[in-house]
Amino acid sequence: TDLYTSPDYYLLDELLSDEHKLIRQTVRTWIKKELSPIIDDYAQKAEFPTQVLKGLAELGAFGPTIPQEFGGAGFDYISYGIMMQEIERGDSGIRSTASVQGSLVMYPIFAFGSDEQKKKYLPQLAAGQLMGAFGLTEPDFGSNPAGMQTTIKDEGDFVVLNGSKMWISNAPFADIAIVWAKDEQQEVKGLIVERGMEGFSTPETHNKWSLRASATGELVFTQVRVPKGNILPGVSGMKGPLSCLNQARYGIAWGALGAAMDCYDTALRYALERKQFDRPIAGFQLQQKKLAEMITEITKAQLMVWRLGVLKNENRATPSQISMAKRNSVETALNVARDARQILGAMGITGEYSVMRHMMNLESVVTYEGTHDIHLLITGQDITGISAFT
Ligand code: TGC
Ligand code: FAD
Repeated sequence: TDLYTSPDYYLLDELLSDEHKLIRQTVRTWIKKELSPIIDDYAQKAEFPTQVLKGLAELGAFGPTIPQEFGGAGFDYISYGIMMQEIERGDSGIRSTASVQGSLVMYPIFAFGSDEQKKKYLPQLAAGQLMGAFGLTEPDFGSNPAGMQTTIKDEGDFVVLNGSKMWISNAPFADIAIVWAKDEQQEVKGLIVERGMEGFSTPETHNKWSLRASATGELVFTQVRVPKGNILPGVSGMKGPLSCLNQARYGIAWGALGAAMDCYDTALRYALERKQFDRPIAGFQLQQKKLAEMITEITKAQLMVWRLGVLKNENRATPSQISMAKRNSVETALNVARDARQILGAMGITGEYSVMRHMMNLESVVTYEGTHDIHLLITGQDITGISAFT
């Protein structure tokens, strides 16, 4: 078959269970069959391929770790990571949709929602019948979401929501949005806002050079009356949205390595086939250096995310450990993508190969879910005990 195999220089497969390997093979086969043939076209025309939603839901990609009683797949965290790796091997934008749905929409409803909210939304979200978005970032508050200006005001059975969110994945087509807003006591609350509520609109963001196959938009709220029953009762304060980010960042730590693996695999094959000066370019020392560094960095990062997965399964992974892995995996993937693109020469800039698309996508991945700099400062704070933020 022309399915690639994972780079596995340190025999990490021996650390995976049969179930993990089965999940990997299932997602890999599906991506190769359903996504790979169409993704370049959708990225070129800057459209999200909505036809993949049903298949992603059937794979269990929406809420992989949510228990089955709520429609989730009930998988462990290594399985979740492997799924994100294989999806992002296809495209970071498609992995984004899965991350948002599972970690940023289903997770907060599961962790902080009422029984009624869980029953009402989770099974439909898991099945992809309802799609969600996560609104934290605002035009003036990106890295510092605690400064958010979106507000809710108490009005009896309702709260009145005003403000706006920007750079929101899935916003243009989402049926519901988890929105974080400050109440009159300046406490951050999470709300489930539904499409169709009066005063709520989701204009699309155009002209992106990155994550082109993902739909990005704004969430705009003008006097939106949201029933109090749509407030997530189980949390208040910044730890609400930030704990959702832990879930998503964990998935990205695995996912970005999928993009890196695809770039490495593509570059290695190309270098072996492409001849210049009468020999495969893979025989030139400068190309070997690039390939050797790629596999080394991928291997280091694989070990890191695998260990993080074990800690996550034991409920021992700290937010700072997750943050380090997100930053490291994405930086690794970006470096691999940039080197792979050079190995492909002029072919590397075309849509014939996935490499430049991955490279451009990763510029979003290194920015969202906490920028590279913010993650450095999270580690800095953790090891010194001193916050560089304030
Ligand atoms: P700080 O004062 O340190 O803490 C406030 C409260 O939050 C708690 N906390 C956390 N809880 C759970 N998980 C974490 N990672 C947490 N980090 C902090 C903390 O214990 C405290 O709780 P309490 O009970 O004492 O009140 O927080 P801060 O406001 O100074 O923020 C620190 C900082 C800069 C690290 C944080 O704001 C941050 O991470 N900024 C980056 C913003 C970001 O990542 N935005 C992402 C938006 S969503 C997105 O990009 C989706 S992309 C689509 C896709 O995923 O594919
Ligand atoms: P800023 O915070 O303005 O940062 C600009 C630069 O300043 C960065 O280099 C940053 O590292 C640096 N910087 C900031 N503060 C410091 C500091 N204290 N020390 C040193 N350097 C600093 N958000 C959502 O809520 N939901 C989504 O679904 C979502 N999807 C996204 C999809 C895409 C394609 C993109 C690009 C973004 C998405 N985001 C989403 C927003 C994303 O989380 C933010 O872009 C990110 O948090 C950074 O915020 P910012 O863009 O405002 O940059």
